[in-house]
Order: sequence, then structure tokens, then C-alpha cells
Amino acid sequence: MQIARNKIEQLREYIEQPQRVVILSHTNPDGDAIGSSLAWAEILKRHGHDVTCIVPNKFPYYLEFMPGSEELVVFKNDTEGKAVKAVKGADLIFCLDFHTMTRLDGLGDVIDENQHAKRILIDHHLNPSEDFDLMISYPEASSTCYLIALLVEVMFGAESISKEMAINIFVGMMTDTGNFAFSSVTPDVFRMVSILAAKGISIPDIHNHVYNSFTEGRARLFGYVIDRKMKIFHNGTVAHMSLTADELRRFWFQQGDSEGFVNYPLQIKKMKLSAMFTEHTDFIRVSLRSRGDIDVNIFAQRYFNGGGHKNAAGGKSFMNMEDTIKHFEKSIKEYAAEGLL
Ligand SMILES: [Mn+2]
Repeated sequence: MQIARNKIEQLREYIEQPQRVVILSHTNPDGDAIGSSLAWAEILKRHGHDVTCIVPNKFPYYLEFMPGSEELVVFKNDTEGKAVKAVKGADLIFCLDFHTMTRLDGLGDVIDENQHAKRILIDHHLNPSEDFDLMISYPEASSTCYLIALLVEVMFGAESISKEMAINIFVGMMTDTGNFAFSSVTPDVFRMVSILAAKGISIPDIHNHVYNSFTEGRARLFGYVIDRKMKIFHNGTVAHMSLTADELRRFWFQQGDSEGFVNYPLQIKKMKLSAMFTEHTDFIRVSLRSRGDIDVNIFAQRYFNGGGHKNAAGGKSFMNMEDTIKHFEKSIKEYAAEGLL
């Protein structure tokens, strides 16, 4: 995969002189969101830019080991107004790992107040919205971190990737590819991993931080949701699970604890599509995963005001849990009737 020359030249122009830069990523930031933001921030800072990284809400505790994560401004907890100040004064606003401003929640309104800053998208989600001055949008890329690595490589040279950047980039590449197992993984992804590995990072340490650092509550919540809440239907090819706010409290839920649960039903033979419904204060978060040709991006767009990737997408429901599940089961029937499942 190559990033178009004209896009790189445009980006080079934007960052030629030191600028006030804001780097934003999406609500419920994951390894790819945090990793790409921190790596991009590091290289820009080294070239004299004044950089603030902002995420709309808290990131999972098991990503706190990522170098530089302590400097991330969490908009929701930002009592000092650092985020608003940085956004208002920014010359450049980078939007990483998301494709539409609606994924920023309240932070989107703050961005709208700054009409003079150039907006640059670096992302790999399908169907990005058009409100950007420069779009580095490659849905075929396995992660935003991989795109950042390619950009850094062509613009500054692979030797400019520090060990800290390598850790951050590796986390996003690893988590967004299900440990380098998805169809988006190409030979060039492994070429990039080999560059990162040569920076002296410890892959076992990173793996332990990301996958083996959960709380006891998460382990018990997982057992509970699989045993008690997973419903399998449509001849064993579709599964859904749900967690209410009450259930989350019972297991001392922390941000990120239910991350990845939605993938587990796909380990069952014949399973094609898995859905997870998690109750939040104002809505129910819908996570969708699928195997092979089954397209959950279209499903999420059509039935849950969302989107994402072909095999991993999400959306929201503003109904209660019972009605959300009914709506899901009805939508599955409709989708299957059209031959899409
Ligand atoms: Mn991503």
C-alpha cells in the first residue's frame, strides 16, 4: 500500500513551519486511536510543533503503559479547559482513526468554533465525511497506526522512528488486526513490524500489557455474559449478548472491561455475526463483528446509525434494551431475507 504523493506533498506544506497542532481521536479510544495519536505527536513535537493530543473520554487502564499516554487530555475530565483552549488556538487539527465528527460527541461542537484551522484526516474507516481540507483515508489499511508508520517513513525516514513511537505504533497494528490475523494484513504490514521490532521493543511485554492486564471484575463479567446473556439464533449463525448498567455495576465495571467480548461468539463453529449491546447513560452502544463476506458496516449503517469496517462496526440505539434486542433480531431477519447473511 502506498499513500498518494500529492497528499504527502500537501501534508508536508502544512507542517513545514512550526504550528499549533491538535491531534484528536474518537470516543472510547482504543489501542489504534491512542497509538497513532502519540506516535504522530512525538514526531511533530520533534519538528518544533506545539502539540496537544485530545480524546473525548477516558481510555482503558490497560493502555496506560503506552509512552506519553499521561499527556493525553481527556475532554470529559478536563476541568482546566486545556482541550478547549488548544482547539480554539489550533492552526492544524489532525483527526486520527475516525471518519466523521459525530464520533467526537461534545468535542465536535468545540471544533466547529475554530473555522480557520486546517482539518486533516488520517484514517482507515469506510465512507469518511467530506469536511476535511486533506483526507488521508485508506479503508484497506489494517490500522491507522500502520498509516502513521508509512507517513513517518516517507516523510522523515524509518530511522526517525524512536523506540517509544515503535511501541505505540505496534500496539495499534496488533490490536486492530486481531494479532495480525485479519484479512487486512498484507506482506507490507510485516515489513513494517520488522522495522518496529528492530527498535528494541519487547513484543511479549506489549502483549502482556494489552491482553493480560485485566481486572478480576472483567474476568467474572466475561464468564457471566457468555454463560447467562449470550443468545444464539438463526440456525446457530448469529449471536447477541447484552449488559445493562446494573449488571456492569455488579462487576465493578471500568472503561474498557467489555472490550473484545463481542469477538468470542465468532469462535463458535458456523457463527457468522456477533452483536454486543452495552447500556450507557443516554444510549445503548452496539458492537458488531462478522466473519468473511458478511458485511456489518452496511448492517450498522442501516439499522443502528453507525458504521466502521466490513467485519467490525458499531452504532448506537436510543431504545431500551428489550426493544434494541427486538430491533436487532428483526433486522437480522430482514438482512437474511435479502441474501446478505
Ligand atoms: Mn483503527
